[in-house]
Amino acid sequence: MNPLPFADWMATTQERVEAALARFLPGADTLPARLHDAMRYATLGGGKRVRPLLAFAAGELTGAAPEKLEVVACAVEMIHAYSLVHDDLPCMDNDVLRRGRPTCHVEYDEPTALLVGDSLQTQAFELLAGPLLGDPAGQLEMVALLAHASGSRGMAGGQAIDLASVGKPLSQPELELMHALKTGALIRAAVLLGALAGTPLSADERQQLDRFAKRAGLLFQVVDDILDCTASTATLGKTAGKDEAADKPTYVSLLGLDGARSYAGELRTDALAALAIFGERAGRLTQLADFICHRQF
Ligand code: GRG
Repeated sequence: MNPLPFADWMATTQERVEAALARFLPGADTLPARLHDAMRYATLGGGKRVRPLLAFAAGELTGAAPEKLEVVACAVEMIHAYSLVHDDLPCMDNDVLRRGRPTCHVEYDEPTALLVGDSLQTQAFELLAGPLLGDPAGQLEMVALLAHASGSRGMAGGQAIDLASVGKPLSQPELELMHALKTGALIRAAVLLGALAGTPLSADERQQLDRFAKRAGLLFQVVDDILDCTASTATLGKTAGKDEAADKPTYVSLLGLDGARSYAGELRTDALAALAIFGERAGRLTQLADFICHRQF
């Protein structure tokens, strides 16, 4: 069984990821220093680290070494940090607050923020493809998986649908597709990469883990939509109420608050059912699904 209480495991893993990110990112005095300082500003010292936590929890299913999990978790978090920096730019969501601090383009400037996103993205692949994992064939699979999840058929594609959907009512399947790409693809990649860092799963296990990962990604977004209209800016560390103000379709606008809450409950149940095949090995993933469902920020 998992010896540490969930809150302690989460705090320890978050600290481990923070330290690894600080090591894997170029130092703030490496030239060009302003760009590297901004990359560290955008990545370090904030965020829930949900994707790294998922990678570590999935790694427990396959006995993955923590040193390998650090690498895959940090690669995914770098992609996530890049997406937040670009998402906050004036040409996208145009926001000034992220993780309780000024957004990257406000703290530095727009061209720097653009380059921070570009550089974090390529840094993620450099890390994943580098010497630390020591398994070239496995690394190639990981690079392909993360690239697909981040690109036009994943996160960036979901963002494109999001931008095109402002002011338009979407059906639930259309909303689902947008979020499966924009938010879900990277969450799915975090889970699968964590598992890939250990011994291979059977085809059945991999299928069930994929089912869990997809449900968890959608659950994360449904809860995000709920929090956007129920939590304060101070609690979220980012501007609350933006979806409604921007006339964006959300699970709350589609299903109402109660409907969105009950849909979140259904997704949690289905996510947990997918973990049955793993028994006690899935203890952390179970706890994380609960955390994602009940989080307050
Ligand atoms: C410009 C080429 C180009 C690509 C842009 C911006 C972008 C690609 C994608 C945006 C994807 C995006 C921002 C999705 C939002 C997902 C989401 C709910 C983010 C918040 O995640 P949390 O709550 O944040 O995990 P923390 O701060 O805790 O890490």
